Amino acid sequence: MNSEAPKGIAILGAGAVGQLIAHQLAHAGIRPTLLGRDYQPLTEPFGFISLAGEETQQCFDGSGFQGSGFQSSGFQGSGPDADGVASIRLLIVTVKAYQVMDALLPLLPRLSRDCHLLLLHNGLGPHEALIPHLDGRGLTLGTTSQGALRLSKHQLKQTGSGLTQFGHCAGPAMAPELKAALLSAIPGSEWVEAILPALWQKLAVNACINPLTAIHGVCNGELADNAYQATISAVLSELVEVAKTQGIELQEERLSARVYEVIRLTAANRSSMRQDVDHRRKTEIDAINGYLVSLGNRYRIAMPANKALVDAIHALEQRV
Ligand code: KPL
Repeated sequence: MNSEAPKGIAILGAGAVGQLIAHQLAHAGIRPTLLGRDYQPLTEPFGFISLAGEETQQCFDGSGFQGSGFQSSGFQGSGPDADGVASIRLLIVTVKAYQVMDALLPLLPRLSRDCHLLLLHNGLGPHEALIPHLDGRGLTLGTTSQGALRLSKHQLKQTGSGLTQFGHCAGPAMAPELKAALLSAIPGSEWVEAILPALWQKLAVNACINPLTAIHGVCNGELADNAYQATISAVLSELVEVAKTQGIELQEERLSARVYEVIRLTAANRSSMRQDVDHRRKTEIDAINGYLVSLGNRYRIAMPANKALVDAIHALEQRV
């Protein structure tokens, strides 16, 4: 490990995004710890196929954390910080939006007061529930459009490059060396002063593409067909109205241009929600269109187009 590389970076959530960020940090000489469901470091090797087709294997068991609580031999110990959780300085949370609070509530009391949290998931909402529990810790939010596919549990293939944005949300700011480490390790990443407008733009993309591709069983590119235009336009105009209640001013034409650009750039993709529906997994609909509908209910703004998509996805989730 690069002796200048910051220590104490852990990732909670070993799905596609968590593994991708772990590989990108490791390639930059930073050895993150990838935590499993039981908050223990995952010790098995993880394979990665880069965009250039290069294959590598990495262990994310924190063995780069010499001198900290994260030592291979210390995982099963019985001391107060036997598993090294208290030595985490940056916890990158890459679980799905609906898992954030369940995953973090038991862990928060064990994290140091100096530990900074970074949430990286599709959709919006979990940060609002988390902020009252931070207890003086800092919170950064992020979004990524990098594409990655899990070929198996421990084998990831990067399928597309894309923009990754981070920005401060609450409490103390992220330490400059941690920020610099993230930005240098993740290709196409940037720090933005106002993260919420950036997250709303990503929400607009996901609110159109994800449910429509899942309901109609199509790849992203097929949404360029005129048949979907009226729904996309109605979803966006409701989103622009409800965003105003949060002090977020968006322009519908710009959002629409962005949605169609993503449809074109990711034409061959099966959206994450389509994959969830195909594999009969719970989807992120409640943090995407469902978040918009809940704001609409709170502020008495009619959201029929988004509500219809939420209902259709819930019906698909109910299939046995
Ligand atoms: O973020 C995505 C997703 O599938 O969740 C898009 C941008 C729609 C790419 O598929």
